[in-house]
Amino acid sequence: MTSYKADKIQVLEGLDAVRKRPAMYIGSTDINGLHHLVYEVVDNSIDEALAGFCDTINVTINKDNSVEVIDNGRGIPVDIHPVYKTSALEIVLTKLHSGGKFDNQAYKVSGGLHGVGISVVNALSEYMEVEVYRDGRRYFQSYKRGVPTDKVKDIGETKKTGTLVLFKPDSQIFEETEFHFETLSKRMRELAFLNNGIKITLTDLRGKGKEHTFYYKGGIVSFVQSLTENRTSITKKVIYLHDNRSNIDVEIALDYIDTYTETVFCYANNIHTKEGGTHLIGFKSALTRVLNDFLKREGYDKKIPQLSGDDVREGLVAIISVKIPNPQFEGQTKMKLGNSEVKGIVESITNEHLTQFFEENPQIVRKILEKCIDTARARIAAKKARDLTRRKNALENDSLPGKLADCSERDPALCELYLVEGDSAGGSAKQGRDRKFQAILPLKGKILNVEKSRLDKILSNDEIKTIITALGTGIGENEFDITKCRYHKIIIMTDADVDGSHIRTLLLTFFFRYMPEIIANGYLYIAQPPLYNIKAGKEQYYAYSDEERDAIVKNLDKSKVTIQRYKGLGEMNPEQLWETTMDPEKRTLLQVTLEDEVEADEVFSVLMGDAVEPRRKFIEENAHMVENLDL
Ligand code: 0RA
Repeated sequence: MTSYKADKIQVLEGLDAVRKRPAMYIGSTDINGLHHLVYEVVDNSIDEALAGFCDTINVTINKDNSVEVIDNGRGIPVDIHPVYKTSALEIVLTKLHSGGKFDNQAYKVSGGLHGVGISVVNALSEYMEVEVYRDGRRYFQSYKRGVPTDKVKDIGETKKTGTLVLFKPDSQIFEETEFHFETLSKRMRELAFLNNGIKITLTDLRGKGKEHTFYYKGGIVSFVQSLTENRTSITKKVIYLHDNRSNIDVEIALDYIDTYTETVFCYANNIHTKEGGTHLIGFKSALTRVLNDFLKREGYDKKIPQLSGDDVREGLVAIISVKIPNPQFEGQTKMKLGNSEVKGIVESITNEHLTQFFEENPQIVRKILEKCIDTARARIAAKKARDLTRRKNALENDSLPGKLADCSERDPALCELYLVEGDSAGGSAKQGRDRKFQAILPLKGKILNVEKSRLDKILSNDEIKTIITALGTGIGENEFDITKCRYHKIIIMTDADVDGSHIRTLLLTFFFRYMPEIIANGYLYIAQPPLYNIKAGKEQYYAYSDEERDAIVKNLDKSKVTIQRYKGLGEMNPEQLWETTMDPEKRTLLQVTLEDEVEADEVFSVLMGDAVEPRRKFIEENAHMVENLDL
């Protein structure tokens, strides 16, 4: 057992710097920074669990938005440091320590992104209280804005071990101080998946009160199961690979389902590396190689070409989780794992373990291969179709779709493309627009549900083809090019009825699955047409919600009012459409973001997939959120 000695402490600094520039330590002082405080404290407990000393973490949001985190680990050491003559506990809570040797053991595993330590949370809290249960005693210390109010005190006996941290974020620092239960809940669930055997309970004492307990014996296998819950598995069971080399721990869980999309989430030290990195690259290349090896070994038809990376990842659902010393996070959002040594290790672990698994389960590898071969054939067919279209386009002088009413501006940053439901609304939009920078593309009826089709079929759909041509980006792994995008605002404008919201969801699904970069770059928007037209004599008002309608009507109390409920965009004349929905001076646009990719994936696969029962259940449970989708 590694035993902590207070003299391991190295470079120490006070907390003034943290209060002066909080964003440097926790990313921001908005709601994200606020939640980060909780993650920081919980990460310390997770580390204690990963070291093998803790299996239960309870997080409570109190009525006053203070948060309490209790674990049953060893407890933060309290012995007196020979040089500083202070309790180790006080040093952990009041000093910034570089080198990281102090509050972690072999290496700090969780929270690698900011991983700044509890002292930062203390510095940014109006108050904090810590209790340590250790060596049969209870110790206590409290702080105000990072400064101890007294020495560490022995306050009696106890039989348990562990640490309790209670803190209330400082409203002088944070723009918002109310925690979002759902956000914390999502992260606790994710942590419970990624660190199997840890039981995390989240309790909300505000309002009516809520409690969730997350405990997954299966770890990332359970994670994959949760992602495939409503789908048909091809392998019938989740494949799990686990090994450890050069202090790098690699865990992979994977399954194949009967869809055409790919769902791979990767993590490094419990951080969701959204931009991928060396672990993902290593995994992908091993997967392609192993499946091609088995394709040869199993003696499939020689006409089957080499399987491409896309071929072997169609229908794949996988979680890759690595735990490494000194993670390097790179990329635009620091969400890409950079450690070069990781690639080879993940690659060889995947190679060896997956090969072994397939040797032991030949019927499973055959099922996967059959799916891959299907995909490869479709890919080749799609390529032929695409080449044909391109040649045809070349003949037709690369023409833009005839239905597109383009704008005259040529700088994409200033150009907007309205995707409009139906020809009649499309007509109004064409007349009402500012043709300098607004282009209109009317869409006829429903576009294809991409969740249920493969790229070749998607590419044969006329509505989708016109969208892709109008955007100018191309599509598919090697073709899509965001820099060719002809509009930096792509605005979905549909009717405020059931069909309209269905079309909107179909379009969102298409962009999410095939052009996520468009969303990531902030190019995708949803127009907000008014729901009501309210007339009172010569005055006329527009209301964008029922509340707004009621407020307007109330104000017009005395006069005779007529209320028109707009069912479709077509009911507005071009001037009205411009005035209410398209005029940049007056309109409101909702920007589409990719806030939580894991959740978005779940939402789209449940809403657009083919299992009826989970969809019904999901809609019931999330009625408020799906309201506007009206599926
Ligand atoms: C420093 C050293 C040791 C444990 C911890 C810190 C520790 C910190 C936190 C924060 C929340 N829960 C925690 N649990 C433990 C090692 C102690 C030893 O060697 O006995």
